[in-house]
Amino acid sequence: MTTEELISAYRAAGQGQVFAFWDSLSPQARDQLAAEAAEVDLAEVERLNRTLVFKAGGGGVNLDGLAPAPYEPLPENGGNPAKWAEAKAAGEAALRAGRVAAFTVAGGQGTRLGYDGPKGTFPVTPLKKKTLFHVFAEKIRAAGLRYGRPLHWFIMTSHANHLQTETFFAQNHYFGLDKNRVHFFRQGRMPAVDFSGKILLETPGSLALSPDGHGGSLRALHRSGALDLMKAEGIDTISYFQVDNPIVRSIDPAFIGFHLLSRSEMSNKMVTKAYPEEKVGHFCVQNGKVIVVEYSDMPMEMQRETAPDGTLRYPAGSIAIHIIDREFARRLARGGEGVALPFHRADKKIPTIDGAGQPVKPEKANGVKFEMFVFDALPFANNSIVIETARADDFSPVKNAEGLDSPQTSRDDQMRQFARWLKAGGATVETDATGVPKQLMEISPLFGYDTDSFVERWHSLPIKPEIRDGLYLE
Ligand code: UD2
Repeated sequence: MTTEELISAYRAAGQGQVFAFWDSLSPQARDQLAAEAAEVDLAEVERLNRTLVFKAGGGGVNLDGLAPAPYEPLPENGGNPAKWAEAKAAGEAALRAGRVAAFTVAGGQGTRLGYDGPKGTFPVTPLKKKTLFHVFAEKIRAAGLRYGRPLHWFIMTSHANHLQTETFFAQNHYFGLDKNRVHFFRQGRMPAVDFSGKILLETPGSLALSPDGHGGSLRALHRSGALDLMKAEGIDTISYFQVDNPIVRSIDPAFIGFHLLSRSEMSNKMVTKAYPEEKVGHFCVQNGKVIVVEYSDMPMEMQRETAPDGTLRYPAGSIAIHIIDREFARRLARGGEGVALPFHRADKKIPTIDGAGQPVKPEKANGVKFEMFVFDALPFANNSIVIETARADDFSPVKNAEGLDSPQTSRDDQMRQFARWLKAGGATVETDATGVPKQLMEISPLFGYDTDSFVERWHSLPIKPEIRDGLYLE
């Protein structure tokens, strides 16, 4: 399409304001604006305006016939130990066969944390102040060593943080991983619109574009060629996790095994909600399919509803850890009749410009951003399953600068985990009443990444190190 045709298409779609400053732009700025404008699917924007922006309560979630999703409980909570052992063995076999890749979504803007930089470069560990990416890299390296097959790691970035992320890995020598097995690709972008559906400009020569949500990861995996690369490498199983959770079991053989043995196309981990208002999605069943209803979409009285035994009726919190079948991702990414992730509407303060091209920093929401959520793929998945995981061993995200889910709570949770492992190995560790050790300590995932691997390694040490302030095991 020529630039003239592009501008006409925008005018025809009622979006001519995008080119309001065209005559005053330098040739270079025109090229940039034209390139951004060409990225936008105008028909999609028109549809989203109609279905989400102009419709009162647009994007509301259908709660008809909702029931709590069943899940596979942990052995310590009544699950069948033989079944868990069988799943673990199946997952380990898949890892030894090189069928599994790690996948981190790291395209978010990290606004709540107030950290300026890719979130994965945020330091999180208690003693060595390793960054999130460093911790994941060690976990992935450890799994590769344990199963004799180094894993591929796919990292989804955004336009805003892609180069910084790549540079960070290069400067840190990929944290000991083979750089040919670490793959970065950008997620897609969506334009923001004002409440009358007009695409907003951020400057006279650029659109207000933002990442298309972690649901954009399926399209991005496909478009970037990552799925083809996986196929060529014999990888059919994708271990998906978010960038903000340092204690995640990035590679969990039992989870992988349950997924494979159930022939599930997309599998999920749950924790019991810590309190009714906890900001996690809820695993539910609707029309016979497992789905996630986000905390913001479930009325508070439902979130607080209890079962006859006094426990929450919807206890299964989604912690955004999934196993995804490669070809399922491709099917969703390709789309087609009735197979597409829906967009969600988020009303936001979107920096823009006024009629004279001067910057405007809005005090209240002035427009709408569109995002896809990866869990919206679940209703399309066959045989989707939910398994329970121990919160203390899988989930302690860093989301806010202070308070709940902050660097402090996450450091404490990491330290509690190290103390539990040491105690399981027979060491004496002094802790406070909540289990945080009195001494500052850290255990690298290369030494141990769960109780079993830690204890095995600990017992193999001929001389045990003293439990003291500054203890570091690698
Ligand atoms: C998410 C889940 C919530 C719960 C919680 C657990 C949603 C809507 N909610 O809440 O149910 O599971 O996590 O921690 O997902 N990201 C991208 N690109 C984007 C947007 C996000 O890569 O365009 C990544 C981001 O880098 C992060 C993850 O997705 O790794 C989560 O994003 P978030 O912080 O917006 O999710 P949150 O905390 O609202």
